[in-house]
Amino acid sequence: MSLAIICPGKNANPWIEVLKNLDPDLKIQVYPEINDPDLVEFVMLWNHPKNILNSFPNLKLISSMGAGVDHILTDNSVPDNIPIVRIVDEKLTFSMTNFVIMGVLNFHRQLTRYQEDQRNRIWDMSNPEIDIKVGVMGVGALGSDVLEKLSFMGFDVVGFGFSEKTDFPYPYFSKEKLEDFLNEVNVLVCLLPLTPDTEDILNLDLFSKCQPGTYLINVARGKHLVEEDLVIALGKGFLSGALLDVYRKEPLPKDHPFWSDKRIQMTPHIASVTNPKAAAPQVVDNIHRIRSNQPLHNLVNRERGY
Ligand code: OXD
Repeated sequence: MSLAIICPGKNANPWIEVLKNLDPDLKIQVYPEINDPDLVEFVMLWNHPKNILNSFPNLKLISSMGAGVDHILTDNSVPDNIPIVRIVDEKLTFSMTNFVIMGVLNFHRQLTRYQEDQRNRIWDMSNPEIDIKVGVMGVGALGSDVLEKLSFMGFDVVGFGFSEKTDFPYPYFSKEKLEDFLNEVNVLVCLLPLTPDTEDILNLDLFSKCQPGTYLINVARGKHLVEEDLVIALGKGFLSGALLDVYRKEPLPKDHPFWSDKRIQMTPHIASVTNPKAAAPQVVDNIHRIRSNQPLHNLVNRERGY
């Protein structure tokens, strides 16, 4: 039996090293050199070539190499009966929350404004803080941690999600109340999973319902955002700026208008990168669990899409 790692364009070596340490008996094959497809019982995937899973007749478990699983669920050839698990780990959560807090503080304390003032030798002490209320769209492991830490820091926070929630520790709005949620906040953080319900959710209609001058932070998926609508919303003043880590096409094409738009701050999908050392133990544990018929960790619900 064997584990196949299929992550074209990504270096699998750091994973192999930690996986081997955790389970020296695990036979690992790395795409495209999968010489014994019949032996493959487990796969780890990141942007795999569609249809490839059809080559493994003995497949038992699919593991995403990150928190997201949209790259797996959009492949119609993924067999229905094979469980899919994803990565949920403290290191991933820690990095994501810190990234979001960085963006929130930057807006609240206007670091970008002061950097521009510095370049222009301007000494302007007026209005040094913007009053903010932060709305987090997506209240899973990552969103909940963001809410908890921002709230601990003294910020007003509100959550939004597609399902109903009772006993949620922060004010919460479900999908019918999207407009009420948008009315409450002036910092909008997107941490939603990418599903057919959430694709293109960050569009002009939504932005027009935000408080004027809302600041957008998208750290979820590029396909949540209608990119042309962001530029229009910034022009109309619905939004005052945005911090983006994810894009519809990655790497972002060199001629994309975002590169030169001063209202948009960009990072190259690095808000929270899965750390193989931190994440490999749960992959190996899940392999041992499926072998011994035990419940899996971080099992994805395909209906919900995460
Ligand atoms: C993830 C990502 O889903 O890196 O983990 O985007």
